[in-house]
Amino acid sequence: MNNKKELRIGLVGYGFMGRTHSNAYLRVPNFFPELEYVPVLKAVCARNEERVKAFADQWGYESVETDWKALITRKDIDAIDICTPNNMHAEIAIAAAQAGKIVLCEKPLARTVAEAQPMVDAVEKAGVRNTVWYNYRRVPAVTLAKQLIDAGKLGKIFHYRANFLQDWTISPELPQGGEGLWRLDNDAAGSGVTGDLLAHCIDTAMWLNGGIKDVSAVTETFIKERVHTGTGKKQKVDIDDACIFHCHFSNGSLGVFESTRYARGHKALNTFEINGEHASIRWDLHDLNRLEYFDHRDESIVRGWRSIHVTDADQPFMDKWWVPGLSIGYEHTFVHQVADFLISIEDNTPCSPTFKEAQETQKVCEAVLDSAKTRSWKDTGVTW
Ligand code: SOE
Repeated sequence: MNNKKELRIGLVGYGFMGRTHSNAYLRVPNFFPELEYVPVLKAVCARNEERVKAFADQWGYESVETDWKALITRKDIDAIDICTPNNMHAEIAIAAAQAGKIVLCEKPLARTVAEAQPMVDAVEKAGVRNTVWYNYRRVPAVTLAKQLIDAGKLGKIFHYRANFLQDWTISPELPQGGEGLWRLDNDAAGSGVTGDLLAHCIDTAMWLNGGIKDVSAVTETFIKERVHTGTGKKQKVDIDDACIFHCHFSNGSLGVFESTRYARGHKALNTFEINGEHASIRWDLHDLNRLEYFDHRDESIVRGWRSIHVTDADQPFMDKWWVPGLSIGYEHTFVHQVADFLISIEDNTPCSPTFKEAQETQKVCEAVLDSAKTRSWKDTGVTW
């Protein structure tokens, strides 16, 4: 492959995330041709041999495995990419790090802070490169928000507001457990919307606005029992169906976050708004190419919210795609994450969020769940 270096990928799991990651590995060389490294789809691993073979054919993986332990011992694999349900992240990540593999892990890093700790220790002890797929940071409009905040355009920040609203679990007939639906099974997922959806909002929020110091939360489980796919019986539901929390950031600003899977009409309404002393910004995943910006310093007669279509070549990532004015989408965020990961290998720098950084998000999630349970404010333990 010319003078390129290969990053040989072993993917574990072939669900929705397995597809987003595979697509990203395939697209990166086309749109980031300057990179020294090229991902090679060496192997995909899952228990069902027939289905994993079909997935390998569809996406162009060279081989398949049905046991992840076999995958991590393979000498022809450089990086293990974990796309399994959350309860398997720790065991696979730790073993992969101990085998000297690079580890990429789907979010959230783990189910609890305690489960995440040995994962962080393992990658650090082995000195292996690692990252967690919090893809929304790499929406160009969100990256532009980061640049505006870091450049001081907003001034002192007072408020951070975020939502992640969905409506796909309203039916009581939906079982818990099984493909996709493991997200409703607390043993597999670790929590409900807090770990699945708010984790995205928290990752983005702390990246944009710094650490979250303490939280006060309420959660609700609207449907108390569902059939479990594993046992075939009706069982108690232990996940949070909805969660609302407010918080203090360490920069003195106040945050308010809401997530639910019971907001009829909303499929993935992931939004944030940030209000600073000079300017405000807001973003909405359903219109992901736009960043809205209000600057109080504008001449008063034309002052108002600007709707910035983030598609110009001098805006983040957009020189890689089409021509100004043409949109990109959800899948591109994963392509950007792979590109940044490959750059981090070239530059020998960490690729954010690392396991250690993702553990900070885990700390906030855990404090949120704890606060809701005990009906009290909780310190997150995040100290920056
Ligand atoms: C849940 O429905 C889900 O697929 C999450 O698991 C993803 O992380 C989120 O990006 C979209 O919603």
